[in-house]
Amino acid sequence: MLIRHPDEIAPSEITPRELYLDRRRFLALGAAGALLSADALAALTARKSVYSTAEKANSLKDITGYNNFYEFGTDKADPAAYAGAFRPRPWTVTVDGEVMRPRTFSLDELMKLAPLEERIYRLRCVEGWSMVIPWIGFPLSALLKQVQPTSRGKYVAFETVLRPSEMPGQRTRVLAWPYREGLRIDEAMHPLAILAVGLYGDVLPNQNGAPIRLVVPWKYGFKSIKSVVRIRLVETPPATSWNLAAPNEYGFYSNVNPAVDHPRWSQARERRIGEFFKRDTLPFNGYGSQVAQLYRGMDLKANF
Ligand SMILES: Nc1nc2c(c(=O)[nH]1)N[C@H]1C(S)=C(S)[C@@H](COP(=O)(O)O)O[C@H]1N2
Ligand SMILES: [Mo]
Repeated sequence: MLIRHPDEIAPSEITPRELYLDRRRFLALGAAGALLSADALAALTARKSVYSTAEKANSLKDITGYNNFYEFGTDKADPAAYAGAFRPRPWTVTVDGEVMRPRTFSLDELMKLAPLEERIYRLRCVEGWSMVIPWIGFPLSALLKQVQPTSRGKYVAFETVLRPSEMPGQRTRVLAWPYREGLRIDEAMHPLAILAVGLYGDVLPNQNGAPIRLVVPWKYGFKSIKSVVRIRLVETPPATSWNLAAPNEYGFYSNVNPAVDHPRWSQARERRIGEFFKRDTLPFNGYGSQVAQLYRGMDLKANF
């Protein structure tokens, strides 16, 4: 793919200084780095976004070392420990179902659909912890516009890759594989919903959903499905892995809501990883002024 030289980019678009340092480190890898260079360099020239929070981002160590990716095990340290053998390249994403133009996209094609942006988002896990993560990505709407959903395409269903040989968790029955998630079409078209291809100015680490994953910052973290290979437009709400596993605990919407407790614990507060004291959880994870209108007139206790 074409790589924009940093000199062609207006200073206002330029990434933070660390990204430049990172890029130099990356180039220093020379031939060893060349395998990854096309999409990695594109990621490193991402623009800043008006949608970013000004809160302090968590460390790369926390973001890559403490997380959930049940395909690699159920412990928070398992993804970092066991995702090393996963091969995220080459990669394609097939988009089909209720669309005018079904199509399979290569990773390079996906990364050229829209300018890559740095989006610093809060992520609130349903378990009660949160992080701030500097993603690199582009709006999911840019992909959906390419395939032209029909009037029957009212929901969007997502699937993670099924590859038990590289994903030890898929050799157990802890969830219904492949991992599945879903959004309503208006949620999927919202500018805050992105497909992320990197974080901290580099390509996505395997344990964070390489090479491409969804990020929906106003919903609990499990909606942000990792390592996506298939996106299907459908007429009715699609099945999701967590709803199948525990329908009384995980509904279709899963909007962050401090007023609706999980059946086994309160959702009123959260612990930001790296901090000691808990903080109040905000409705829609603090993105209410941007997304609350999507749910006007809905009973958010019934539609949890
Ligand atoms: N395929 C897949 N996607 C997944 C998960 C998973 O187990 N498998 N875990 C989810 C959960 S519970 C959270 S909190 C986020 C964590 O994302 P992060 O690793 O980028 O912090 O990924 C979500 N996406
Ligand atoms: Mo989570």
